[in-house]
Amino acid sequence: MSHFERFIAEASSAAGQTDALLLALTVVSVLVVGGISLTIAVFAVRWHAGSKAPRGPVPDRSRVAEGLWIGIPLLVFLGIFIWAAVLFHQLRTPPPGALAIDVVAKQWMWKIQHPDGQREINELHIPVNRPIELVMTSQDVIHSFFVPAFRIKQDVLPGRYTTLSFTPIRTGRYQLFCAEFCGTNHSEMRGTVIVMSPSAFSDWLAANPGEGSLADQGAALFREYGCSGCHGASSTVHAPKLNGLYGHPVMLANGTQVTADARYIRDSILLPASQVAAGYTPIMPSFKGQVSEEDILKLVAYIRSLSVAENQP
Ligand code: HEC
Ligand SMILES: [Cu+2]
Repeated sequence: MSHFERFIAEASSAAGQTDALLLALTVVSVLVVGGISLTIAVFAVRWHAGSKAPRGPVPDRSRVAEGLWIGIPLLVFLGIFIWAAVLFHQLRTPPPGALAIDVVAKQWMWKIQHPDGQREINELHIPVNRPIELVMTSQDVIHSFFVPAFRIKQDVLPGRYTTLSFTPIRTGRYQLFCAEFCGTNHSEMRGTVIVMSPSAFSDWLAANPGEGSLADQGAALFREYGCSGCHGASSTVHAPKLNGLYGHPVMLANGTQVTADARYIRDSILLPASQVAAGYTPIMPSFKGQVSEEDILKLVAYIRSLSVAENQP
């Protein structure tokens, strides 16, 4: 929808559809409100006290008219609902091969971790035309990740992961805001998203080597926190091996089944008693308060890498 470009660039794959949806919703709403208001006005004038309009018995009800005025708006609004639901689903389903970037919000900044270990604060560098998956959490209160030019906005919650996926389609610098009031300096919780050409992005990655990939840092933490003492290959403790866990279903002791995603692994580390894997005694201690959000994301990246490596021939 080029109409909106005058206001804010449409810089992500989600933007055009979102604008079209908003426009459609606005047009339908104006038509409905306009139609009803016009009818009220016409009736008010025609049947005002003292007018000569006919005031005989009300005509018989017409089933056809009733069916139409219920059926047509119902279909129109259901259509808008389905359209919106499809877009909502797209924003939360990363396509295969998406670049997974971690976002940790705190009062009052955005901390970003790239899979290769680059870290940045209040800046997010991404390559153009490559699907991006953001895995986000907060260290304190609720924040909201809002990039108007991408038409994306997602609450970032303490104690949970929320995700967003989108593809930037234009290079440039775009504003990032926190869109959830989060304390004194909320209005200063801003940043910049820098969308770069693929070659500029690889130059940027090379110029900011970071501290090794997230998965490697996670592997080091896995030993540091003593996870390997129970989960390692040579461990004598009866604990599940984590190879091939990520992305696969897990049977729990309570008989339910869950998929081992970032959320499940996070909960396993912080609330091990809440979801006990079937066939194991819940002897794993909780690491709540000991592991920072960034370290949990590194541990997740490590456990994820154990499955990715296995799936590759
Ligand atoms: C004292 C031994 C012990 C330590 C230390 C330990 N775990 Fe565990 N872990 C277990 C046991 C036993 C289970 C299975 C029972 C359960 O789900 O609570 C488990 C379950 C898990 C699961 C779920 C596995 C599945 O198959 O569903 C994950 C993920 C996990 N641990 C990660 C970690 C990480 C990361 C650390 C280090 C921060 C860690 N564990 C430290 C013993 C341990
Ligand atoms: Cu905030």
